[in-house]
Amino acid sequence: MNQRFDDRIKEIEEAYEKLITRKNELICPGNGIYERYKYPILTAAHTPVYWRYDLSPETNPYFMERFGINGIFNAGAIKWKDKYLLVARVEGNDRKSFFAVAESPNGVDNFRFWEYPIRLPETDTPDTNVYDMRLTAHEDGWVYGIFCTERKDPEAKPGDLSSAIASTGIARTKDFKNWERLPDLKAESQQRNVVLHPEFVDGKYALYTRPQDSFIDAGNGGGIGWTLVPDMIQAEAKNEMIINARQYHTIKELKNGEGPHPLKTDKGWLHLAHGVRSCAAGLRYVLYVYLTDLNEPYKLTAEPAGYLLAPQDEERIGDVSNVLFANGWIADPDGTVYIYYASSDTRMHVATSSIDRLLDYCINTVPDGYRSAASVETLNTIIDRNKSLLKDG
Ligand code: M1P
Repeated sequence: MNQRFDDRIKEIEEAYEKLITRKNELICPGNGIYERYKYPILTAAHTPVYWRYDLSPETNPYFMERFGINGIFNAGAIKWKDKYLLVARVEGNDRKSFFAVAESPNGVDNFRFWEYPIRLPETDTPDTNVYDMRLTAHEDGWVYGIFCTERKDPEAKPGDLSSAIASTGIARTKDFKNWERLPDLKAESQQRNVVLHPEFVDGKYALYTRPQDSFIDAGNGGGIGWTLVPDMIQAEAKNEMIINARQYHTIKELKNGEGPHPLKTDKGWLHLAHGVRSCAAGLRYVLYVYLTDLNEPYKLTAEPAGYLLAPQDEERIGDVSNVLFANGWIADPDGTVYIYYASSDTRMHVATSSIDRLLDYCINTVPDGYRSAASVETLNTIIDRNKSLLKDG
Protein backbone atom coordinates (compact mmCIF):
# COMPACT_ATOMS: atom_id res chain seq x y z
CA MET A 1 0.00 0.00 0.00
CA ASN A 2 1.43 3.39 -1.01
CA GLN A 3 -0.94 6.12 0.17
CA ARG A 4 1.00 8.91 -1.50
CA PHE A 5 0.84 7.11 -4.85
CA ASP A 6 -2.88 6.38 -4.47
CA ASP A 7 -3.74 9.96 -3.47
CA ARG A 8 -1.74 11.50 -6.28
CA ILE A 9 -3.08 9.27 -9.03
CA LYS A 10 -6.64 9.93 -7.90
CA GLU A 11 -6.12 13.67 -7.71
CA ILE A 12 -4.40 13.88 -11.09
CA GLU A 13 -6.88 11.67 -12.91
CA GLU A 14 -9.85 13.60 -11.51
CA ALA A 15 -8.33 16.95 -12.47
CA TYR A 16 -7.62 15.60 -15.97
CA GLU A 17 -11.19 14.35 -16.49
CA LYS A 18 -12.59 17.66 -15.24
CA LEU A 19 -10.39 19.59 -17.65
CA ILE A 20 -11.20 17.41 -20.66
CA THR A 21 -14.96 17.53 -20.13
CA ARG A 22 -15.19 21.24 -19.28
CA LYS A 23 -17.75 23.06 -21.42
CA ASN A 24 -16.32 25.98 -23.37
CA GLU A 25 -17.99 29.40 -23.30
CA LEU A 26 -18.39 31.92 -26.09
CA ILE A 27 -17.00 35.35 -25.37
CA CYS A 28 -19.69 37.82 -26.47
CA PRO A 29 -20.38 40.20 -28.09
CA GLY A 30 -17.10 39.91 -30.06
CA ASN A 31 -16.39 42.10 -33.09
CA GLY A 32 -19.05 40.59 -35.36
CA ILE A 33 -16.46 38.91 -37.56
CA TYR A 34 -15.80 35.96 -35.21
CA GLU A 35 -16.19 34.94 -31.59
CA ARG A 36 -13.43 33.76 -29.33
CA TYR A 37 -13.93 31.16 -26.58
CA LYS A 38 -13.06 31.45 -22.91
CA TYR A 39 -10.88 28.37 -22.53
CA PRO A 40 -8.00 27.04 -24.62
CA ILE A 41 -9.06 23.79 -26.25
CA LEU A 42 -5.75 21.92 -25.94
CA THR A 43 -2.89 22.44 -23.51
CA ALA A 44 -0.09 20.26 -22.18
CA ALA A 45 -2.47 19.23 -19.39
CA HIS A 46 -4.87 17.77 -21.99
CA THR A 47 -2.43 14.97 -22.83
CA PRO A 48 -3.49 11.67 -21.23
CA VAL A 49 -2.23 10.94 -17.75
CA TYR A 50 -0.98 7.58 -19.06
CA TRP A 51 1.36 9.41 -21.47
CA ARG A 52 3.00 11.47 -18.77
CA TYR A 53 3.07 9.11 -15.81
CA ASP A 54 4.15 5.55 -15.15
CA LEU A 55 1.05 4.14 -13.49
CA SER A 56 2.85 1.45 -11.51
CA PRO A 57 3.43 2.00 -7.76
CA GLU A 58 6.38 -0.39 -7.99
CA THR A 59 8.33 1.51 -10.62
CA ASN A 60 6.95 5.00 -9.86
CA PRO A 61 6.33 5.12 -6.08
CA TYR A 62 6.22 8.95 -6.02
CA PHE A 63 3.84 9.03 -8.96
CA MET A 64 6.01 11.52 -10.78
CA GLU A 65 5.97 12.51 -14.44
CA ARG A 66 8.22 10.36 -16.61
CA PHE A 67 7.52 12.16 -19.89
CA GLY A 68 6.93 15.90 -19.62
CA ILE A 69 4.89 17.75 -22.24
CA ASN A 70 5.85 21.38 -22.79
CA GLY A 71 3.09 22.59 -25.09
CA ILE A 72 0.38 21.72 -27.60
CA PHE A 73 0.07 24.07 -30.55
CA ASN A 74 -0.05 24.62 -34.33
CA ALA A 75 -2.61 21.91 -35.11
CA GLY A 76 -3.87 20.87 -38.51
CA ALA A 77 -7.65 20.28 -38.59
CA ILE A 78 -10.16 18.18 -40.49
CA LYS A 79 -13.73 16.93 -40.11
CA TRP A 80 -13.66 13.15 -40.21
CA LYS A 81 -16.50 10.72 -39.51
CA ASP A 82 -18.52 13.60 -38.00
CA LYS A 83 -15.76 14.38 -35.51
CA TYR A 84 -13.52 17.45 -35.38
CA LEU A 85 -9.95 16.17 -35.54
CA LEU A 86 -6.88 18.16 -34.71
CA VAL A 87 -3.44 16.85 -35.56
CA ALA A 88 -1.57 18.81 -32.95
CA ARG A 89 2.06 19.67 -32.60
CA VAL A 90 2.98 18.14 -29.25
CA GLU A 91 6.26 19.38 -27.87
CA GLY A 92 7.93 17.43 -25.10
CA ASN A 93 10.09 18.87 -22.36
CA ASP A 94 12.99 17.59 -24.48
CA ARG A 95 12.08 20.15 -27.21
CA LYS A 96 11.16 17.49 -29.76
CA SER A 97 7.82 17.90 -31.47
CA PHE A 98 5.65 15.11 -32.77
CA PHE A 99 2.06 14.78 -33.97
CA ALA A 100 -0.96 13.44 -32.12
CA VAL A 101 -4.65 13.34 -32.99
CA ALA A 102 -7.20 14.89 -30.62
CA GLU A 103 -10.90 14.52 -31.34
CA SER A 104 -13.96 16.52 -30.29
CA PRO A 105 -17.67 15.87 -30.85
CA ASN A 106 -18.51 19.57 -31.32
CA GLY A 107 -15.31 21.41 -32.36
CA VAL A 108 -15.09 23.74 -29.35
CA ASP A 109 -14.49 21.55 -26.30
CA ASN A 110 -14.12 17.96 -25.06
CA PHE A 111 -11.02 17.38 -27.18
CA ARG A 112 -9.50 14.04 -26.21
CA PHE A 113 -6.23 12.63 -27.55
CA TRP A 114 -6.22 9.26 -29.25
CA GLU A 115 -4.33 6.54 -27.36
CA TYR A 116 -1.02 6.87 -29.17
CA PRO A 117 0.74 9.75 -30.92
CA ILE A 118 1.28 9.37 -34.66
CA ARG A 119 4.16 7.09 -35.52
CA LEU A 120 5.43 8.99 -38.54
CA PRO A 121 7.77 7.03 -40.79
CA GLU A 122 11.14 8.68 -41.44
CA THR A 123 12.98 9.13 -44.71
CA ASP A 124 16.57 7.97 -45.26
CA THR A 125 17.66 11.26 -43.67
CA PRO A 126 15.89 11.15 -40.31
CA ASP A 127 14.07 14.27 -39.15
CA THR A 128 15.40 15.93 -36.00
CA ASN A 129 12.12 17.72 -35.43
CA VAL A 130 8.75 17.69 -37.19
CA TYR A 131 5.97 20.23 -36.77
CA ASP A 132 3.03 22.27 -38.08
CA MET A 133 1.12 19.72 -40.14
CA ARG A 134 -1.42 21.00 -42.66
CA LEU A 135 -4.10 18.45 -43.56
CA THR A 136 -5.65 18.30 -47.00
CA ALA A 137 -8.29 15.79 -48.06
CA HIS A 138 -7.30 15.90 -51.71
CA GLU A 139 -9.63 14.99 -54.55
CA ASP A 140 -7.21 12.13 -55.38
CA GLY A 141 -8.69 10.29 -52.34
CA TRP A 142 -5.78 10.64 -49.88
CA VAL A 143 -5.51 12.84 -46.85
CA TYR A 144 -2.10 14.51 -47.04
CA GLY A 145 -0.20 15.82 -44.07
CA ILE A 146 2.39 18.38 -45.15
CA PHE A 147 4.72 19.50 -42.38
CA CYS A 148 8.04 21.08 -41.61
CA THR A 149 10.98 18.74 -41.10
CA GLU A 150 14.01 20.27 -39.48
CA ARG A 151 17.54 18.90 -39.53
CA LYS A 152 20.91 20.25 -38.45
CA ASP A 153 22.62 22.28 -41.16
CA PRO A 154 25.41 20.02 -42.48
CA GLU A 155 27.34 23.19 -43.40
CA ALA A 156 27.21 24.57 -39.85
CA LYS A 157 30.61 25.66 -38.55
CA PRO A 158 32.10 23.69 -35.65
CA GLY A 159 30.49 24.93 -32.44
CA ASP A 160 27.38 26.21 -34.23
CA LEU A 161 24.72 23.95 -32.79
CA SER A 162 21.79 26.11 -33.86
CA SER A 163 21.88 26.35 -37.65
CA ALA A 164 19.19 24.19 -39.16
CA ILE A 165 17.58 23.45 -42.49
CA ALA A 166 13.79 23.59 -42.84
CA SER A 167 12.29 21.37 -45.52
CA THR A 168 8.83 20.10 -46.33
CA GLY A 169 7.87 16.61 -45.25
CA ILE A 170 4.99 14.84 -46.97
CA ALA A 171 2.92 11.95 -45.59
CA ARG A 172 -0.49 10.60 -46.46
CA THR A 173 -3.14 8.51 -44.76
CA LYS A 174 -6.65 7.21 -45.00
CA ASP A 175 -7.28 6.64 -41.28
CA PHE A 176 -4.93 9.01 -39.40
CA LYS A 177 -3.29 5.97 -37.77
CA ASN A 178 -1.26 4.54 -40.62
CA TRP A 179 0.83 7.05 -42.51
CA GLU A 180 2.83 6.58 -45.68
CA ARG A 181 5.85 8.83 -45.84
CA LEU A 182 6.71 10.24 -49.26
CA PRO A 183 10.00 11.88 -50.20
CA ASP A 184 10.43 15.45 -48.95
CA LEU A 185 9.55 18.27 -51.32
CA LYS A 186 12.56 19.16 -53.46
CA ALA A 187 13.12 22.90 -53.51
CA GLU A 188 15.87 25.39 -54.28
CA SER A 189 15.48 27.22 -50.98
CA GLN A 190 14.53 26.27 -47.45
CA GLN A 191 10.78 25.93 -47.05
CA ARG A 192 8.26 26.12 -44.23
CA ASN A 193 4.48 26.58 -44.24
CA VAL A 194 3.91 24.53 -47.39
CA VAL A 195 0.24 23.65 -47.95
CA LEU A 196 -1.50 21.40 -50.48
CA HIS A 197 -4.48 22.87 -52.37
CA PRO A 198 -7.40 20.40 -52.20
CA GLU A 199 -8.11 20.26 -55.95
CA PHE A 200 -6.07 19.56 -59.05
CA VAL A 201 -5.23 22.69 -61.01
CA ASP A 202 -4.51 22.10 -64.71
CA GLY A 203 -4.33 18.40 -63.85
CA LYS A 204 -1.54 18.97 -61.31
CA TYR A 205 -1.17 19.16 -57.54
CA ALA A 206 -0.90 22.76 -56.39
CA LEU A 207 1.23 23.79 -53.43
CA TYR A 208 1.36 27.04 -51.49
CA THR A 209 5.00 27.52 -50.52
CA ARG A 210 7.10 29.89 -48.46
CA PRO A 211 10.58 30.18 -49.89
CA GLN A 212 13.04 31.47 -47.30
CA ASP A 213 16.70 32.43 -47.38
CA SER A 214 17.61 30.80 -44.10
CA PHE A 215 16.03 28.85 -41.26
CA ILE A 216 14.42 31.93 -39.66
CA ASP A 217 14.65 34.70 -42.25
CA ALA A 218 12.41 34.81 -45.27
CA GLY A 219 15.02 37.19 -46.70
CA ASN A 220 14.34 37.57 -50.41
CA GLY A 221 11.64 34.90 -50.17
CA GLY A 222 9.01 37.51 -51.04
CA GLY A 223 5.90 35.95 -49.53
CA ILE A 224 3.48 33.09 -50.06
CA GLY A 225 4.37 31.20 -53.23
CA TRP A 226 2.52 28.87 -55.58
CA THR A 227 3.82 25.96 -57.60
CA LEU A 228 2.32 23.07 -59.55
CA VAL A 229 3.72 19.56 -59.26
CA PRO A 230 2.76 16.62 -61.48
CA ASP A 231 2.82 14.10 -58.66
CA MET A 232 3.26 14.02 -54.91
CA ILE A 233 5.67 11.09 -54.91
CA GLN A 234 8.47 13.07 -56.55
CA ALA A 235 7.28 16.56 -55.68
CA GLU A 236 9.54 19.41 -56.66
CA ALA A 237 8.85 23.13 -56.25
CA LYS A 238 9.73 24.75 -59.56
CA ASN A 239 8.90 28.17 -60.96
CA GLU A 240 7.40 29.39 -57.70
CA MET A 241 5.35 32.51 -58.16
CA ILE A 242 4.57 34.84 -55.26
CA ILE A 243 0.80 35.14 -54.87
CA ASN A 244 0.62 37.04 -51.58
CA ALA A 245 3.54 39.37 -51.14
CA ARG A 246 5.09 40.97 -48.08
CA GLN A 247 4.83 44.76 -47.86
CA TYR A 248 6.70 47.50 -46.06
CA HIS A 249 5.05 48.73 -42.84
CA THR A 250 2.29 46.15 -42.72
CA ILE A 251 1.50 43.19 -40.47
CA LYS A 252 3.47 40.95 -42.85
CA GLU A 253 6.48 43.09 -43.42
CA LEU A 254 9.02 40.53 -42.25
CA LYS A 255 7.43 37.30 -43.40
CA ASN A 256 4.14 35.54 -43.95
CA GLY A 257 2.93 32.00 -44.51
CA GLU A 258 -0.18 30.16 -45.66
CA GLY A 259 -2.23 28.71 -42.81
CA PRO A 260 -4.46 25.72 -43.60
CA HIS A 261 -5.57 25.08 -47.19
CA PRO A 262 -8.05 27.68 -48.45
CA LEU A 263 -11.81 27.11 -48.24
CA LYS A 264 -13.79 26.98 -51.47
CA THR A 265 -16.66 29.50 -51.53
CA ASP A 266 -18.90 30.82 -54.28
CA LYS A 267 -16.90 34.09 -54.21
CA GLY A 268 -13.47 32.48 -54.46
CA TRP A 269 -10.91 30.68 -52.33
CA LEU A 270 -10.80 32.03 -48.80
CA HIS A 271 -7.29 31.93 -47.32
CA LEU A 272 -6.05 32.18 -43.73
CA ALA A 273 -2.40 33.11 -43.24
CA HIS A 274 0.01 34.51 -40.68
CA GLY A 275 1.94 37.74 -40.98
CA VAL A 276 5.03 38.65 -39.01
CA ARG A 277 6.57 41.97 -38.16
CA SER A 278 9.55 42.91 -36.07
CA CYS A 279 9.42 45.21 -33.07
CA ALA A 280 11.42 45.96 -29.92
CA ALA A 281 9.71 43.03 -28.18
CA GLY A 282 10.75 40.60 -30.94
CA LEU A 283 8.60 39.10 -33.67
CA ARG A 284 4.84 39.64 -33.63
CA TYR A 285 2.71 37.00 -35.41
CA VAL A 286 -0.90 37.79 -36.34
CA LEU A 287 -3.50 36.10 -38.57
CA TYR A 288 -5.06 37.59 -41.67
CA VAL A 289 -7.29 36.48 -44.53
CA TYR A 290 -7.32 37.03 -48.27
CA LEU A 291 -9.41 35.87 -51.21
CA THR A 292 -8.31 34.44 -54.55
CA ASP A 293 -10.09 33.63 -57.79
CA LEU A 294 -12.12 30.44 -57.93
CA ASN A 295 -10.68 29.25 -61.25
CA GLU A 296 -7.24 30.75 -60.85
CA PRO A 297 -6.52 30.30 -57.12
CA TYR A 298 -3.20 32.13 -57.52
CA LYS A 299 -4.92 35.44 -58.40
CA LEU A 300 -5.57 37.75 -55.44
CA THR A 301 -9.07 39.28 -55.53
CA ALA A 302 -9.49 40.82 -52.07
CA GLU A 303 -7.42 41.46 -48.98
CA PRO A 304 -8.60 43.53 -46.04
CA ALA A 305 -6.11 45.82 -44.32
CA GLY A 306 -4.44 44.51 -41.21
CA TYR A 307 -5.08 41.47 -39.10
CA LEU A 308 -8.10 39.30 -38.40
CA LEU A 309 -6.78 37.95 -35.09
CA ALA A 310 -3.90 39.15 -32.94
CA PRO A 311 -2.73 37.91 -29.55
CA GLN A 312 -4.72 39.24 -26.60
CA ASP A 313 -4.67 38.67 -22.84
CA GLU A 314 -3.10 35.30 -21.94
CA GLU A 315 -2.57 34.55 -25.63
CA ARG A 316 0.27 37.06 -25.58
CA ILE A 317 2.38 34.98 -23.23
CA GLY A 318 4.08 31.65 -23.70
CA ASP A 319 7.22 29.97 -24.90
CA VAL A 320 7.43 32.31 -27.89
CA SER A 321 5.36 35.27 -26.77
CA ASN A 322 3.24 37.55 -28.96
CA VAL A 323 2.47 34.84 -31.51
CA LEU A 324 -0.78 33.64 -33.06
CA PHE A 325 -0.34 30.87 -35.60
CA ALA A 326 -3.00 28.85 -37.44
CA ASN A 327 -2.66 25.84 -39.68
CA GLY A 328 -6.13 24.37 -39.26
CA TRP A 329 -9.73 25.38 -39.82
CA ILE A 330 -12.92 23.47 -40.53
CA ALA A 331 -15.98 24.65 -42.48
CA ASP A 332 -19.17 22.79 -41.64
CA PRO A 333 -21.86 22.23 -44.28
CA ASP A 334 -24.04 24.89 -42.56
CA GLY A 335 -21.29 27.46 -43.20
CA THR A 336 -19.89 27.61 -39.64
CA VAL A 337 -16.12 28.04 -39.66
CA TYR A 338 -13.98 26.81 -36.77
CA ILE A 339 -10.66 28.66 -36.75
CA TYR A 340 -8.10 26.71 -34.75
CA TYR A 341 -5.23 28.89 -33.67
CA ALA A 342 -2.31 28.55 -31.30
CA SER A 343 -1.04 31.24 -28.99
CA SER A 344 2.60 31.89 -28.23
CA ASP A 345 3.73 28.39 -29.27
CA THR A 346 2.06 27.02 -26.13
CA ARG A 347 -1.67 26.18 -26.41
CA MET A 348 -4.58 25.80 -28.86
CA HIS A 349 -7.74 27.93 -29.07
CA VAL A 350 -10.81 28.09 -31.28
CA ALA A 351 -12.75 31.02 -32.69
CA THR A 352 -15.97 30.58 -34.66
CA SER A 353 -17.30 32.51 -37.63
CA SER A 354 -19.06 31.65 -40.88
CA ILE A 355 -18.19 31.61 -44.55
CA ASP A 356 -20.62 34.49 -45.14
CA ARG A 357 -19.16 36.62 -42.37
CA LEU A 358 -15.56 35.98 -43.40
CA LEU A 359 -16.37 36.78 -47.04
CA ASP A 360 -18.17 39.96 -46.01
CA TYR A 361 -15.14 40.92 -43.89
CA CYS A 362 -12.75 40.09 -46.69
CA ILE A 363 -14.62 41.88 -49.46
CA ASN A 364 -16.02 44.89 -47.58
CA THR A 365 -13.07 45.86 -45.40
CA VAL A 366 -10.99 48.50 -47.11
CA PRO A 367 -7.57 47.22 -48.22
CA ASP A 368 -4.34 48.62 -46.84
CA GLY A 369 -3.58 52.09 -48.21
CA TYR A 370 0.07 51.82 -47.06
CA ARG A 371 0.05 55.39 -45.63
CA SER A 372 -1.31 56.98 -42.46
CA ALA A 373 -3.23 59.51 -44.53
CA ALA A 374 -4.97 56.72 -46.45
CA SER A 375 -6.08 55.13 -43.14
CA VAL A 376 -7.49 58.46 -41.99
CA GLU A 377 -9.38 58.79 -45.30
CA THR A 378 -10.92 55.33 -44.78
CA LEU A 379 -11.94 56.19 -41.22
CA ASN A 380 -13.38 59.57 -42.20
CA THR A 381 -15.51 57.96 -44.91
CA ILE A 382 -17.02 55.63 -42.28
CA ILE A 383 -17.60 58.52 -39.84
CA ASP A 384 -19.20 60.73 -42.53
CA ARG A 385 -21.58 57.97 -43.58
CA ASN A 386 -22.51 57.19 -39.98
CA LYS A 387 -23.04 60.87 -39.18
CA SER A 388 -25.54 61.23 -42.00
CA LEU A 389 -27.29 58.03 -40.84
CA LEU A 390 -27.48 59.36 -37.28
CA LYS A 391 -28.87 62.69 -38.56
CA ASP A 392 -31.47 60.95 -40.72
CA GLY A 393 -32.41 58.57 -37.90
O1 M1P B 1 7.53 30.78 -33.26
C1 M1P B 1 6.55 31.23 -34.13
C2 M1P B 1 6.45 30.32 -35.37
O2 M1P B 1 7.70 30.37 -36.07
C3 M1P B 1 7.76 29.62 -37.27
O3 M1P B 1 6.91 30.14 -38.23
P1 M1P B 1 7.51 30.96 -39.51
O4 M1P B 1 8.27 29.99 -40.30
O5 M1P B 1 6.40 31.55 -40.29
O6 M1P B 1 8.35 32.02 -38.90
C4 M1P B 1 7.44 28.16 -37.01
O7 M1P B 1 8.48 27.58 -36.29
C5 M1P B 1 6.15 28.00 -36.22
O8 M1P B 1 6.03 26.66 -35.81
C6 M1P B 1 6.14 28.89 -34.99
O9 M1P B 1 4.86 28.85 -34.38
